[in-house]
Amino acid sequence: MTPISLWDRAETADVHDDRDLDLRQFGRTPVVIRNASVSWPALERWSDQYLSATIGHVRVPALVSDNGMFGAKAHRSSTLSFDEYLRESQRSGSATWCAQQLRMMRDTDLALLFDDIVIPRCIPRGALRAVNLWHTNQESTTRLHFDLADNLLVQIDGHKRLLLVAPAQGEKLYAHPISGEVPPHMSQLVASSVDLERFPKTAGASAIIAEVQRGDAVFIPGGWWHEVRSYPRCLAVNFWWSCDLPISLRMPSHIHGVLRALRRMDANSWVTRAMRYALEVV
Ligand SMILES: O=C(O)CCC(=O)C(=O)O
Repeated sequence: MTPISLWDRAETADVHDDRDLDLRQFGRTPVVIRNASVSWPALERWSDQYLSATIGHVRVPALVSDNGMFGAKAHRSSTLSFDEYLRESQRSGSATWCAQQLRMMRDTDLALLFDDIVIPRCIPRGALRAVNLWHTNQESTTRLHFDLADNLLVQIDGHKRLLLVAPAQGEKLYAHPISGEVPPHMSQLVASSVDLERFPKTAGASAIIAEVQRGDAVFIPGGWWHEVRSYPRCLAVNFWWSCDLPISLRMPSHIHGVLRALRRMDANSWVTRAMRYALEVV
């Protein structure tokens, strides 16, 4: 097993006032921003006790994994209150618990945490699509994937190490097929340990490394593949906003969504058969 070869560290920028953050200067390349959340009350406030008092009642998807891997079905999931999730995750010694991608938009109870964060002014007006909370109780890895949105991932507690691969290298990362269960924006690889006999094209891939500590952020342009390792207790917030991406990146996810919907319909109806035929997956 061989790790994807590492080229370089991501560029680093420093901001003294997070309201000055302007991402346009970095183009479409990932960048680590030091002190990106210095004015966020969350940095001081978000202990597990505070989260329990504020959002303990909110029901969340709690994920559990025996090997610390999340994504591509490498975990089990159940819905618990955030308090139950915290209790279970503190109690369990071996398994890794994760509450990933908890939507914090204003119409959910998690919006109670909005007073503790600052929405960066550099996100274009009207383009914000999601604000998410990410919590994990011990070392964990979110598997290699890309998103169809620009992303600012802000670290509140703990440390993350991201492996980032440019969209142009997507061919070398073996996305899941569009007709399968796992969406095609997920890779079949674990970037730190690639079986090059099974995935020979990955030998030609190279990644950028980004390390973020408490208070830092990383900008991940839409379409960039990323595998994220978090240690130890980790807490982060990310913002996704719309961006222009080539149709070649968007289309596989759209087709996958249509095929999933078709699988839930009557397989023998003429509509289902015609659509599957049109999508060339009969
Ligand atoms: O923090 C993580 O584990 C994953 C974050 C991620 O994949 C994202 O922000 O898109």
